[in-house]
Amino acid sequence: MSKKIKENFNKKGFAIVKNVLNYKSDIKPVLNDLDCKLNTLIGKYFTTKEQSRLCKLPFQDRYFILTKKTKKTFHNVFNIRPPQKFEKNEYIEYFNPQSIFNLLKSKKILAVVQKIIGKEIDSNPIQTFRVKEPSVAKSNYMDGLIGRTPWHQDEGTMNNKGRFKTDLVTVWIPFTKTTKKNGCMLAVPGSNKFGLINHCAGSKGQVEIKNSELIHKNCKMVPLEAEIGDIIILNKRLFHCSLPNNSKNLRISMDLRYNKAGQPSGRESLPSFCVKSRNKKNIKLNNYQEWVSLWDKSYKRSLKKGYTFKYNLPIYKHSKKDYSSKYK
Ligand SMILES: O=C(O)CCC(=O)C(=O)O
Repeated sequence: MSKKIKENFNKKGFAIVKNVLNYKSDIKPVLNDLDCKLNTLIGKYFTTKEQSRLCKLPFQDRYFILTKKTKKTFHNVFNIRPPQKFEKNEYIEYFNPQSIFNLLKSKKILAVVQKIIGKEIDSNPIQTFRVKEPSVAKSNYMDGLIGRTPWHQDEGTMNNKGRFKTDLVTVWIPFTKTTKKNGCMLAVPGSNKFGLINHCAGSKGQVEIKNSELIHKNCKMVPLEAEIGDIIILNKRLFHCSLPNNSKNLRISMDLRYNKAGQPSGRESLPSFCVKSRNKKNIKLNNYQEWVSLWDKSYKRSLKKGYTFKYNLPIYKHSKKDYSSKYK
C-alpha cells in the first residue's frame, strides 16, 4: 500500500490516500471550532434575540444568513494564517484553533508525509483554510480562498530561497465531501515532470501559470475528488487548480504543507518548525500556545508593512519556460 502511494505520487504528481483521518477525532473538532468562530461573528452583527434564534440553525444556514446580512466575505477570518496583504496596521483575526494544530502534528498525516520526504519533517507555513461558497460573486470568482483557485505549481508560490531547493509536499484535507460539482481540484497527471515553469500574477494577486488557458486545450486533466477522512498529497510541481463550486453547499478544506527538515520554507517571514525527528531535541515547538504566539509575532512584525510575505513569481528571462503545447 505505502509503495503504491509513493509510486503514484512520483508518476502522476499526486495521490489520494483513503481513510487516513477519523471523522470524530480529527475532522469534527475543526468543524466545531469553525462553528464557534461563526458564532463569534454572528455575535458582532446580530442582536441577542436574533442570535438565540440563529444558534438553532445548522452551520451553513447561519453562514449564509451572516454573509447575506453583512454583504461581506469572511475568507480571511476563516483562514488558518494572517492575510498576505492588508491595510497597514490592520489586524485581522484568523482561524488557528487547537484542533488545527493537532491535525498539523497528526501522526497519521506525518506517516504519509514521511513516505515522500523521509522521517525528518518541518511544518511549512504555506498553508490555507478555505470555505468556498456556491454562486460566489463575480468579483471573487477567481479568488482561491472563496472561489476557484487558478492553475499553479505550489513551488511557484515559494520565494527564491525555497524554489529548487526544498522538498515540499502538500497535504490537502477535505472537511466536506469534495466532488466535481462542488469544486474539487483538477490536476494534470505527470505534469510534475515538466519542471518549474513561468508563472504570472493572476487575479487577486494570486500566482498563476503563464498561458494557463492552453492547459484546457492541451492536457488530460483529472478531478481530485475526496471523501471526508481521505487526504490528497500533491507534488510541488503538479499543475493543479480548482473547479467552481456549482453546488448549493459550502466546500470546506485545508491545505497544509511540509518540507524536509532544515530546508528553506520558501516563506521565511512566516513560522516553520520541526514536527518530526529521530532526535527529540529538534522538536522545539511543543504546545498550542507556542504555535499561536509564533504566528502572532510574525503577523505583528509585518503590520507596519501591510503584507506578511511577497510573491516572487518564477519568471525566467526567456520564454522557453512558458507553458505551451510542447508540454502535452
Ligand atoms: O483547495 C483548493 O481549491 C486549491 C488548493 C490548492 O491549490 C493547493 O493546495 O495548492
